Amino acid sequence: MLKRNKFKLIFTLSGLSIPTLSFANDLKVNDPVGISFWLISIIMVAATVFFLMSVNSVNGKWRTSMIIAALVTLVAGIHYFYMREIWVTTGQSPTVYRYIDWLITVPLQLIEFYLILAASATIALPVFWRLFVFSIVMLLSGYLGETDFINPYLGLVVGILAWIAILYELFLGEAAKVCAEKAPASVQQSFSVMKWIVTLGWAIYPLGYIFGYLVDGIDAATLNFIYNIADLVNKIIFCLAIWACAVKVSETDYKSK
Ligand SMILES: *C/C=C(C)/C=C/C=C(C)/C=C/C1=C(C)CCCC1(C)C
Repeated sequence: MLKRNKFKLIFTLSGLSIPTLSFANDLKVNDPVGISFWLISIIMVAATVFFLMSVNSVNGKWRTSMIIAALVTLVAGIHYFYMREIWVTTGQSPTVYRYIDWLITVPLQLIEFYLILAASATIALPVFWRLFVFSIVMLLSGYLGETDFINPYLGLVVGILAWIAILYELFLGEAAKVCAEKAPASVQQSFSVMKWIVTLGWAIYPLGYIFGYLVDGIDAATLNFIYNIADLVNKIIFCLAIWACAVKVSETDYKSK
């Protein structure tokens, strides 16, 4: 009798626990976009832990860069959980969440250029502000264009101009000069990887704006799959480059002491 009740209890409890598990149940084996959302959520979480743990293995001046890297993957990871949920329940592009994610992570990523230079050389504060302000202008004009607050073509053009201003800073502007003249070799290497990610990897997003929104050239599934893979490179590889030079410079500093 007792045994039977126990069994019943377990059965009821497991029955109760099913609805709480349904959060993960709606992922379908034949939905590569949904799976990519999920996979990247987890990779972002793992990367966050990795970058946070690395804070203790780099020198003091490099800690801020590592913490910001962890914030980038943390913020992206949280957004990916929500974006996956929207995708699997509605089949629609989670555009608002993408933009909110970009609005937080893109300025943080651009600030990293300033931070890795500031950790090893003297660099003027306006470099920081230029990177920050241009990134906000780029994203805001894209958002206003995509939501029809302003002419979508105007949004695209202003956004691309702001992106070009960022590229100018990184290839020819003060940031580029400080990097070439004062930064150690490992920082120069990482800076180079990062600036090419901003050039080539980031080109995916305005292309997505054009072909996913302006001319309706590709469907939501393809667009989101491409965005997801792009984010993987543009956030994880980008932050790993920061981690690589932070660790390397910290090691040489340690040896020279
Ligand atoms: C992790 C997310 C990243 C690195 C997102 C980057 C987003 C952009 C570089 C967006 C750029 C855009 C333009 C250059 C023109 C206007 C439309 C945007 C906002 C898609």
